[in-house]
Amino acid sequence: MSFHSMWTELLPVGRSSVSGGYRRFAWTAADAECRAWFEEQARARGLTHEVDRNGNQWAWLGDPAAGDAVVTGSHLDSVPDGGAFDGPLGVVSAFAALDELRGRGVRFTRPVGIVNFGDEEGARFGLACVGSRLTAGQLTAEQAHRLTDGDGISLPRAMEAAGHDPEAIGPDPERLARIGAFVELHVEQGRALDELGHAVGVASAVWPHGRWRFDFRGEANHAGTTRLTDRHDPMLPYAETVLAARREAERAGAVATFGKVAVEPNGVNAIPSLVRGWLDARATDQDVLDTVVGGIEQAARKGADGHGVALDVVRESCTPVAEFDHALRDDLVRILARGDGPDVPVLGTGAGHDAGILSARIPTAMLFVRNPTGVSHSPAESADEDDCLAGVRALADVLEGLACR
Ligand code: HGY
Ligand code: MN
Ligand code: MN
Ligand code: MN
Repeated sequence: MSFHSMWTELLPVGRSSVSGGYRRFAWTAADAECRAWFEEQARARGLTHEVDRNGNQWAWLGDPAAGDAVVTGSHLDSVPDGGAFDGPLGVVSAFAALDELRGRGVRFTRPVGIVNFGDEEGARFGLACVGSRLTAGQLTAEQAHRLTDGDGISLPRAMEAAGHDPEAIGPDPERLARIGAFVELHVEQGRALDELGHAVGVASAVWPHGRWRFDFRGEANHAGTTRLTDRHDPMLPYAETVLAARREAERAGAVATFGKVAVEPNGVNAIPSLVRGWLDARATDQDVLDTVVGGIEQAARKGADGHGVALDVVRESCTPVAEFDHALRDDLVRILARGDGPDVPVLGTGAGHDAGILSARIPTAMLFVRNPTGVSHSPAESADEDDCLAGVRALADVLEGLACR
């Protein structure tokens, strides 16, 4: 099955007919359809399909128990109204690259695996990279059991409903020990390759980033009868904090976004009792990130005090810088240079990835494919098919260099 036909088959799953964006949240019907598609691709190629204790899917060529496997892949879940490429491009390209290698008649000297990491975006349960964090031992079973979605459904319950044993959830060191190298191909979430005029690039690092929840608690009251001087309106310090986030980020050369907010009771004619805002902040350096978040929190506290509103700030996740393995990165540059010429782009990124999580434990690298719009986490995310095919060839070259003779 060609890249194009795989892509065409997966494309409609979980796609909105209105926006063209995707809603493929972990352990939902759309996720189940993506998983069925993955299993079908594995079986159609005679690969051994397995689902691990954390719900990650694996397709093996050769016996992983032999160890030192080369694994590639990414994720199939999405953010709300996400683009078509973030995640799926890495999984479809993995199957297409394996097909390409088999077409070249290479002899595999190591087991080769293709992985679909579950719940990378964290769109439903609020934590990104759940599947890879559990595999890497960066999330305990107890922490995973505490994750719940907006309807109060816990991660274990959602997984159980999808046929998994919730008591099996937890770190998977044996599986990790079998992997000698992980290479994730991903659509670039930015325009660097477009500006450099290259279809494919290599990642150097994932910058530090994190998620914080700001709870502003005020006093619910009537919007029409409560004098302004009598109000304790949490929406005001929240609004001041959103502006402070932009100011602090600009000052530090970082990025900060309040992309999600929940208001209670959320009535047009009711002054809110609670405004809950989620901050996503990222910077090229941990100290800069800490300074930015500190400045935002300071502004939030000042605003809350000024309006007689209480404030709680909860750090929901914080992912330190992920430097990819230098030797593996240089291997990728050398392999790509053979095909693409000497100046293979090497790029840092502010986007989190499963590869970033795993890089703390095993040799890991990433390939990026050009995105002409540079837009991601939106239906406007794009990649030309020729560039996708260049990515497949590059991934096949890398896998051949690592796992074949
Ligand atoms: O949020 C991120 O950077 C990733 O897409 N999960
Ligand atoms: Mn993403
Ligand atoms: Mn992604
Ligand atoms: Mn990822």
